[in-house]
Amino acid sequence: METRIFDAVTRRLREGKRAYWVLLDPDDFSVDQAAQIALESQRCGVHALLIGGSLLHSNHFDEFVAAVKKSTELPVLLFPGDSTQLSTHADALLYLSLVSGRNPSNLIGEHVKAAPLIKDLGIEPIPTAYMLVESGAVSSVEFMSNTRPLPRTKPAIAVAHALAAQYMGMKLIYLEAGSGAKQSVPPEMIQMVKSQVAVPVIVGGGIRDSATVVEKLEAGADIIVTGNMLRHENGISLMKEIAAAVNRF
Ligand code: 1GP
Repeated sequence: METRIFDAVTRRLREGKRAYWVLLDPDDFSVDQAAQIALESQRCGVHALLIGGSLLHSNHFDEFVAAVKKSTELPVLLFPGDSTQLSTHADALLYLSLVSGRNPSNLIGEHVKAAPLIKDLGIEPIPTAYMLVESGAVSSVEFMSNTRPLPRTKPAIAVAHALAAQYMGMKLIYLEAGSGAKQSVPPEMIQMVKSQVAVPVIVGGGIRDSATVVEKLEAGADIIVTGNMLRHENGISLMKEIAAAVNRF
């Protein structure tokens, strides 16, 4: 199976560096806004863009992905909430299995529906263990997937899930507090997962400033994801600050 995009987006990590990925939810921005943010992201040192959401209300998904791809040289990765969020304009997709839950649709069902289309469209799938972590409120992922998040004070449970995912061949572990989370993934959990698994660890959900980013990086996060924060008035300057913090680390 082709791993060209996976190899490209993890090259920094193999050089001992960390990465910063920015999530664009098509419900949050117009196509023009997304293109502008993509351009700014590249200028300020972001390493890849994710596109997707747990539940889409807008109907401009394909156009949105195309506009983002056209306005930047950054890798564009789909971050699909379900098997309908596919586009030929993306470079790759995170083939997410919600391993923290026990809902067969999110473990294999949506994957089966999407697989023939992924092959047809020629998008590179990157097998990713998606682990939802309790964050102080019910997240969209928790509600939409009808699953329970991992308890935030039980890092050993997170480690067992991450190891199982690695043994099943998944290439990335995504520790997710949920978009707009009140509490981001605890450093103790990141540290314990990172110390036990050999694959890169992504951390996202509720990260809105560079101090929190440094806390996650010090705990061992390989890739930081922010999304929601871009909706704020000073979103672009926050993104610049976070990119600088990750690139300095
Ligand atoms: C959500 O991890 C991402 O899936 C990003 O979360 O929107 O809270 O930054 P935020």
